[in-house]
Amino acid sequence: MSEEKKKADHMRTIDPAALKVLDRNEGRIETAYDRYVKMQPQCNFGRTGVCCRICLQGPCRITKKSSKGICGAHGYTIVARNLIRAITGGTSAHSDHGRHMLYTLWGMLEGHASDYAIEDPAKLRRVARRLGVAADGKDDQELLGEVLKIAVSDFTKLNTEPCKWLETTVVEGRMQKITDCNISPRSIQTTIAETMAQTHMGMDADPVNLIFQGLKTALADYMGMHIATDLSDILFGTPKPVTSEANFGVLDPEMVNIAVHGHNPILSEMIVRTAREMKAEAEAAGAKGIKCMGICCTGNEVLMRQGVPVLTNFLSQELPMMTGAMDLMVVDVQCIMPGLKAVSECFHTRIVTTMDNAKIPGAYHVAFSEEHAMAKAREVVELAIEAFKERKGKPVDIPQVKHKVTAGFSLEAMEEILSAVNPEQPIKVITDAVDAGQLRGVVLFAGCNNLRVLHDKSHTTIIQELAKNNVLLVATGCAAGSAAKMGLLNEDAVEQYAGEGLKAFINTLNEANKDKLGGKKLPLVFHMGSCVDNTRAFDLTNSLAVQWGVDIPKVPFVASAPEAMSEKAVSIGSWLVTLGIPTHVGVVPEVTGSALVDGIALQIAHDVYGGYFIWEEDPEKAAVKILEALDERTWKLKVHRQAQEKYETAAISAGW
Ligand code: NFS
Ligand code: SF4
Repeated sequence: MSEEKKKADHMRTIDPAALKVLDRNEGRIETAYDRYVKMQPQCNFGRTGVCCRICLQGPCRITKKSSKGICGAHGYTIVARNLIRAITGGTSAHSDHGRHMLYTLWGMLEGHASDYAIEDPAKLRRVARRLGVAADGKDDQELLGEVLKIAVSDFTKLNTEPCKWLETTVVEGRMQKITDCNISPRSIQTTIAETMAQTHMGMDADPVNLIFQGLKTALADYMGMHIATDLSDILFGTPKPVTSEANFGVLDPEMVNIAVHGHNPILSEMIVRTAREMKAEAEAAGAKGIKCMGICCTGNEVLMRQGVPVLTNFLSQELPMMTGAMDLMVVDVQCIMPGLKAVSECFHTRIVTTMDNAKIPGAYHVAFSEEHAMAKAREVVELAIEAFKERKGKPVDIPQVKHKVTAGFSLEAMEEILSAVNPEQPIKVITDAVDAGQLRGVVLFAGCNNLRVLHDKSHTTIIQELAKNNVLLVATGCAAGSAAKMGLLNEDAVEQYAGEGLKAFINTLNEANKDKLGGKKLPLVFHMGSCVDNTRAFDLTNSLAVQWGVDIPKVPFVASAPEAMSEKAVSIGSWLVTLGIPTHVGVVPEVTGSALVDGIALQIAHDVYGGYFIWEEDPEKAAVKILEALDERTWKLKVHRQAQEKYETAAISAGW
C-alpha cells in the first residue's frame, strides 16, 4: 500500500482542524481513526445482522450451508431480533437520561438538591397545560410535583391507558394509527422489559411481530427523550438564540481549558456555572481565566442555554488533547470513547468520570451527586487548575480553525421569530412558504459520526446541497456539531450556500426580527439542541401537521442521519419512521442479511405508517433522494387539497 493511501486511511475526516492534528501526529498516538483501519476487514455476518449470540449455543451464523440457527431460527428472525434489541439499547440510554432528570427534580422538590431551581416556570406551565394538569392556584412546586407524577407514570405504569407524553404530543391521526396498530407502550420501562423477553431464545420467531414490538419500543424511546427535553427546559431554561464559536480554535492557551463531554446537562450546567465563579483561583494559578467548551450532546446543551463554544463532535473527541492545551475533560454518560484515557496519558490532561454507571479504568472519578452538585463541580474545576499548572513549559499547538455559531433554536424560539411575521399563526409562515414554492420543505439533520464514511463529509455535503435547493434546515446532536465546526451555523453560510428561496425566507425573518435578535442574524441551519431534543424537531413537524390540518405522513419533512453510529440513532430513526417521517440513514444498518426485514424497513413501514427508511451512503445521491421525498409530499399535499376544495369535503384524503 502506498504511503499516501495509508495516510489517507488514517485521516478519514474533512474537518480541517482534525486533519491538522492527525497530520502532525503521524499515527504516533493511536486514535479511533487508526483503530478503524486496524479493525479491517470487519465481519460480514455481524455487518448484515445474521449472527445470533442470544443463547449459549451460538454464535449461529446464516450461510448458504447453514440457512438456520441451531434452534431453527431463520435469518429473518435473527436479523429482526438483533435490530429490535438495538432499538431497546437506545431506548434504555435515552430513558436513563430522562430518569436522571426526574431524580434531580424530585430531589429538588424534597429539598435534597438545593443547588438546582426551577429556571423556567413558564415552560413548567406550558408542559402542565399540555398534559392536562390544571394549574390555577397552584404554586410552581406543587405543579411540578404533579407533572413529575405523570412522568413517573409514563416511565412505569402497567395498564394500557395511553401514555401522556405520547398522547399529548402527536396529532390525533397519528395517535389513532398507533392505537390501531397496537404499538402504544404501556410505559417506557415495561416496554424495554417486554422487548428483552420477546427476543429471548425460543420466544418470538415472527419477524413482523418482532418489528412491531421494536416500533413500540421506539415510541417508548420518543417519550423518554421528550421527558428529558421538557424537564431540562424547566430546570435550566428553554433555549433562546445565542452566539458562540466552534472547532479547535476555541481552545485558548492562556486559559484553563475544560471540556464537558457526554449528555446530561445536570452535570455540565454546574461545571459551567462553577467555572465562572472560580476565575480568581485560575488567575492565581497564572491563567487568564477558565474556558469551558463542549463535546457531543452535553456540549449542545450548554451551547443552547449558555453559549458555551463547541469544541468538536463525536469522532474527533480524542484529538483536542493532542493540541497540548486541553487541561481537563469531564464526562458523564454515553458516547464517551474509552480510548480517551490512553491519549490523555501522553499529555497533562485529566480525564474525569462522574457517573456511577460510566467509569473508565485509570481515570479520575469524582462521584457526582445532585445533593452536592456545586461542591462536586468545584472539585472538578480544581483538578483542571492543577493540570493547567502542569502544562507550563510544554508545547501547545492549536489549529487556528473556528467558526461563528448562532444556536439556541428551541421550538419556542423558532415560534417567537416566526411570530414577528405572523403573530397569530407563527407556523403558518413556514407552511405558506412551502405552499408558495419558496421552500421545498423542512429537513432535520441528526445523528452521529461513523468511520465507515468520511468524518463530517456526508453531513456537510447534504446540508449544502439541500440549502441550495431551498430546504429549511434544522439540526441536532453531532450533526449539528458538524455543521457548527464546518461554519454552517451562521449568516455567512446563508450568503454562501442558500438558494434564492431559502435566502429570501431567512431575510424576511431577519428583517422582521431586527429588534428582537439584537444584531444577530439567522443561520443557514437552525440548531435545535442535543439528540434528546430531536423531540423538538418532531414537535415542529407536528405543528406543521396541525397547521396544514393533516397527519404527519403528509408533511414535507424528512430526517437524515448521514453518519449514524449509536443504538440511540437506531431507536430515533425507528420512531421517526413510526411517526410518519421518511428517514435517510447514510450508513446502512445491520439488516441487509434479511431481504424480508430490509423490505419491512423500506416498504412495509411506508404502507402502514407513512414513514420509511432510505439507506444511501453516497451523500450526493442521498440529497437527491431526500429532495424527491420532499417533493412527493408537497405534490400530494397540493393534489389532496385541490380535491378537498373541488368536492367540498371537510376532511382531506387520509391516504398517503
Ligand atoms: Ni446522539 Fe449525542 Fe453524537 Fe450520536 Fe452520540 S453524542 S445522543 S448518539 S454520537 S449524535
Ligand atoms: Fe443459535 Fe438459536 Fe441460540 Fe440464536 S437462539 S444462538 S440462532 S441456537
